[in-house]
Amino acid sequence: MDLIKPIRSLIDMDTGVIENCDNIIERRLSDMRGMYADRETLRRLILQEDQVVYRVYEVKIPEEEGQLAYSTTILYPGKVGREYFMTKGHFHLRETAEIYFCLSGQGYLLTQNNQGEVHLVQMNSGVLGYIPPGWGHRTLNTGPEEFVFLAAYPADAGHNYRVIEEKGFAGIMVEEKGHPQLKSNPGYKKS
Ligand code: M6P
Ligand code: ZN
Repeated sequence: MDLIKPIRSLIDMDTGVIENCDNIIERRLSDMRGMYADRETLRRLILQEDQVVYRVYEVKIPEEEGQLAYSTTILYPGKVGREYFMTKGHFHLRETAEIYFCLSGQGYLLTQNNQGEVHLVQMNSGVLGYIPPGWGHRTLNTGPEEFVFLAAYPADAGHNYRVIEEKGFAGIMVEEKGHPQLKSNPGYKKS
């Protein structure tokens, strides 16, 4: 294992920005193709303005057993049709857990296991969502402000995006009469 030195990370609780982070991942609407039920609206929005949906601030930790990786995610408010802005979502390559701790804003942690069972965790500042091994996870911003959370997970967990890209999530979150509602995804492909 790499012998690295202890690290001090200063995180702005409102904006989620990690001072001196090593990497910023930016995902735009064009990175979310195929992930929203309303494909036509997504196409139109991308042509109008390919907005940033979320940013991830990462501190570089060796991807080795025993190390703990952490990052913040800033998910912007917005919708594609009736569906809220969300992260791509992923399973881990190794069956490992993860925690999401909400720093500001409001949203949901949407999780799904290999049987297609869906579980929702409502998130606002101070809520910690625990994702057990084997559950795919995605977050959604259902509020008017930025939804900001800190994630921590085994550094060798690995990201598997393929399952969700190919099959989608069994559940989608849509706005109905001004409130978020979990609906079954008409485009979900059961295995
Ligand atoms: C959290 C962590 C990261 C993840 C990020 C964005 O910060 O789970 O590992 O990359 O959210 O989610 P996604 O990778 O699904 O786009
Ligand atoms: Zn993860």
